Amino acid sequence: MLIRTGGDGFQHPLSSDITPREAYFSRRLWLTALAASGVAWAGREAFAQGSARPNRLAALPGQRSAVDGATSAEKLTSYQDVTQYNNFYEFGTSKSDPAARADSLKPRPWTVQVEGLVNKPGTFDLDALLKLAPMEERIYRLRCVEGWSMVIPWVGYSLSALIKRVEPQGSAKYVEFVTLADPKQMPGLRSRVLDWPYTEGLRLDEALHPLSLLAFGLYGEVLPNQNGAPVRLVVPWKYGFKSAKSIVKIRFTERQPKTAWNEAAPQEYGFYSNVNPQVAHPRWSQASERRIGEEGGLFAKRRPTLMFNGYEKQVGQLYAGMDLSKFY
Ligand SMILES: Nc1nc2c(c(=O)[nH]1)N[C@H]1C(S)=C(S)[C@@H](COP(=O)(O)O)O[C@H]1N2
Ligand SMILES: [Mo]
Repeated sequence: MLIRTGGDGFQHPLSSDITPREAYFSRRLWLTALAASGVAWAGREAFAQGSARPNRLAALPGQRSAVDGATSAEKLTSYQDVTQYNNFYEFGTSKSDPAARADSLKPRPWTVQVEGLVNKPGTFDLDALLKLAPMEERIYRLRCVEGWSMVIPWVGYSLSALIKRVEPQGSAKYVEFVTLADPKQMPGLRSRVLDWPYTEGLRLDEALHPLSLLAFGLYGEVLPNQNGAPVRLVVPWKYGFKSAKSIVKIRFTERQPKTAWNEAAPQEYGFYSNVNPQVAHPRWSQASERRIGEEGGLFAKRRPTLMFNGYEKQVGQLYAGMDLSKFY
């Protein structure tokens, strides 16, 4: 879906077709324009780091986030890698399936139903959600439980904005996320690899943490289907599978909700799933990771995985006193 010919018949180049030299000059032009206008933070990082390219999806700018931990000096993973190397089992289990098959997902019209222990339950139309809070650009590391990672410039706002809007009741302790499960749009549902719909959950205080992001875009544009259009969760200190894609329902509960991966393999995937280099997956170590885009064949260097994916300063307090080898 990404190598789409525009209505003008122009074949937009892939980011991999753009030479470092071109990227460098685009960057200079862009930075000059930025300095002159004094506006538009969105996309600056994208242009600054070699992914200069014409927009292919609708622009979704975000202002620079003031949330602690939401900006990063790390090199961004290319748009190409972010959108072609995905896990979205509703479209198949191979990394290339989502980009190849997610064209059948219809991200509009779209609604998200909010229910359970809240004073103001209701169904939010996508357009209402887009207007609920100002869009911010958040550069987060994403660490997959499989041992690879990326650095992605998301666009969205803190999930807490939506949560506050619906007014959780005192008895609400957890938030469950239910994602789309429509066999007409999602060929992967034929496989029984997970018990559909894909569900996830957070403790309410985790969901209210400012880093927990309701994301609508990346690289200054709306989310590509394969990245969870039109709205998904991004929880940067947890393994990637907690960041549920294509959400259709959010439910506030008193009891800890079931989650798809925990149901499938409880000894491998706990409810918390905080990134933790000291707690190995039963079948492999979690001590290090491979940064996508940095592969060097035999000489590929792995990076040490950081506690809470490097967000310990921001989120460590949430787990004070908990035995993290028990609550993995
Ligand atoms: N609905 C749904 N959400 C999902 C998944 C999935 O299979 N289905 N995969 C998860 C996993 S394992 C990861 S690593 C991230 C990947 O997000 P990305 O493709 O945008 O990088 O999405 C998560 N969210
Ligand atoms: Mo993952």
